Amino acid sequence: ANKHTLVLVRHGESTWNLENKFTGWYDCPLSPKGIEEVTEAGKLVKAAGIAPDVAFTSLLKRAIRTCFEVLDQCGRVWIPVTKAWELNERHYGNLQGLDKQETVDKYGKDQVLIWRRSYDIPPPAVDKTSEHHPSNDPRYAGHDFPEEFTESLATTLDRVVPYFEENIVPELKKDQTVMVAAHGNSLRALVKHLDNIDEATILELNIPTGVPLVYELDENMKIIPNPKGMAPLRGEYLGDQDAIRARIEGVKNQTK
Ligand code: DG2
Repeated sequence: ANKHTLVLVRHGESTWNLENKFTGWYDCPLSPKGIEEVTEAGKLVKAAGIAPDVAFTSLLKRAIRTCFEVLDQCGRVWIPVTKAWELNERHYGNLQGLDKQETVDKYGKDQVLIWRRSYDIPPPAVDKTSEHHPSNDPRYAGHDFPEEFTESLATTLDRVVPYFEENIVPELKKDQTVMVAAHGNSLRALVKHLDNIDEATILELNIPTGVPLVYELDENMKIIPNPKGMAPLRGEYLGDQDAIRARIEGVKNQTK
């Protein structure tokens, strides 16, 4: 085949999405509704005739569960799945665990929007005394993270895109159909790269939970724009387009 298929999916609604808390690297599970969303996502992938050969996900259970449920619907839980911290959500620094609306009440919606969506202004950092610092979590043993740790979209992109180029592109080149189950901001970083989205436009881009986003690439790894792509994305979201728009709006309105 000379066409390559890449499916991206943000995990379904998590318990902390439901409670409207900044999550980042906190390892909360999917909510019951999130499990329904990803089961539906799996049915859509299957109905589109897409059969992932390999999958990639983060070290966080909401994405891992999403990956599993989508593959289960496709009858393909047996494929190789690689888990990598580089696909984790953007670390939300000292905001992790805070209520998004209370944070708006305290700091104002403009400041919170900067923390959520500015390209390179990170939220306040955590230090090593915080339970949210990755040095206190055994799954990150072997990696050195700065004493004062937080991530902007820009620094998230600096680990997501090299990971993609080094680990995922080679699979696509081998004609493997690839699925990536990840997070709102790690996927914003990835699509910024894939769709050449500029820094101003990426501010406005919100990724819905539990919706497969399908890219076709040509033999030179160039995206074949899908006319059904929701600009600026050139891949296609599978499912009811109005319902997807409503879900995107819901993400945006978490801090209105
Ligand atoms: C959310 C994204 O990450 O939040 O970290 O709170 O995709 O893992 O649920 P996800 C979080 P926003 O940047 O949309 O506020």
